[in-house]
Amino acid sequence: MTTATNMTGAPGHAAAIPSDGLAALDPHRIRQDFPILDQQVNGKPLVYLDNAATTQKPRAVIDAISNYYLNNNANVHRGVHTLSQRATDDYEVGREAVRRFINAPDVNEVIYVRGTTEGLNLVAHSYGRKYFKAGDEVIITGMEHHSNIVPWQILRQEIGIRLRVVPFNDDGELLMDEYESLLNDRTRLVSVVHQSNALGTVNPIAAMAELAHARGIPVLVDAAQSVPHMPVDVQALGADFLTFSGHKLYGPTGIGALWGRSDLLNDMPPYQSGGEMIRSVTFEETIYNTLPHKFEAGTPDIAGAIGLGAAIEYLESIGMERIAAYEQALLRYGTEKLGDIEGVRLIGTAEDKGGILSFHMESAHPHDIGTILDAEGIAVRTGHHCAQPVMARYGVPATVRASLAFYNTTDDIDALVTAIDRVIEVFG
Ligand code: C6P
Repeated sequence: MTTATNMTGAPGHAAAIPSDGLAALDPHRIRQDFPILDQQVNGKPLVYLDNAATTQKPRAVIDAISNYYLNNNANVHRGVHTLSQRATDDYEVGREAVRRFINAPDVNEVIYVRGTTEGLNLVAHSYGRKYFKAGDEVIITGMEHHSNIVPWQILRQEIGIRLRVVPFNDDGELLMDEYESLLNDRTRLVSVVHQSNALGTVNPIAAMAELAHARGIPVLVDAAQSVPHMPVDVQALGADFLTFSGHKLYGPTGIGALWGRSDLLNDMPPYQSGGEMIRSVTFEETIYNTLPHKFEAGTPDIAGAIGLGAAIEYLESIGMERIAAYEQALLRYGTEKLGDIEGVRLIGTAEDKGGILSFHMESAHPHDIGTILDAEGIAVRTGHHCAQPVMARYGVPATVRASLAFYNTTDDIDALVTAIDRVIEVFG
């Protein structure tokens, strides 16, 4: 289904990844798969560096979605007619692609959700409401996205749980001793971001899970920013739940996945209820459907799931290790270039880090910087990135965030540097 290009020109053939990461793939060939990138913005070639907010979509994804609407549109799991069967088959192909992509043991453990936010809420409201009681503790970190803070605060209000927060150092690395000392007999869940959207830090999930599991505590991983940029294996990580969004993974908006261990999911109550999640209904009693349907009430985002499957197939045809090697090299290049600019303070300098270049300048407000960059055709995100506690930790109201994808080039970084020079000309 996919038409991905790679260095070998042969999709699926994993040639050795060169030690110079920038040679791991040819971004110029990759860019041909992303029609949106070939345009001018404000009279300048578009430089899209807002990939942590959402990534662009390859033609393979756009084609898969339009093929569904052009040829196969029907509801899933509901009809014996041919279109419904085709739609159901393609929808389930997407689920199997997710399973394969994160190396989940069983496809029925993969639940389609709207995105990471819904995945986190599902666990909080289903698992949390069933198992947590007053005084129980949930451990998160100081670098969580709001979507991994607020659901637990709602449970704090409703049930009286305690939220414990693992701090991090100035580089943006978790203090593992503090984490270890927070784990105790009242801890019911560790819910942690894999890669921070504001700092880029990649957290040591496997080590954290090992410590949690030694006390029988399950671990929920927010993988919104990691699955698009590195190989992620739920079994190697030791995760018990893991969730991500399709739209950051070169797939469509409105779709994502929650994976969970089947023994945990089987014992959890439904999160939403209605059609599809039932086996039988009478006015006296409802018997719930099996996994994954128990958690997929109502008509799902069928086109989204098909698009997500196509995005995963596309990424597989290039190889996540190749993508990670390239993006790491691009990150090193960008870190060096931005580090050389006087007045630019990089926020997030962890040793283990993904392609996020978050920075602050005393001389100019991030929104003014963003406006000047936009005039140069450069798309970055400015603001608190839905991680206000991170901004508070560094004493800044907001940052400018350039976030990388494998279709970005060193030319994109150079354009960013030139535009920052322009900011310095204007604001000093
Ligand atoms: N971060 C960003 O610009 P949704 O909105 O459900 O697809 O993803 C929420 C989410 C959860 N966790 C992390 C680590 C995230 O980065 C995000 C989304 C975007 O950084 C939009 S705020």
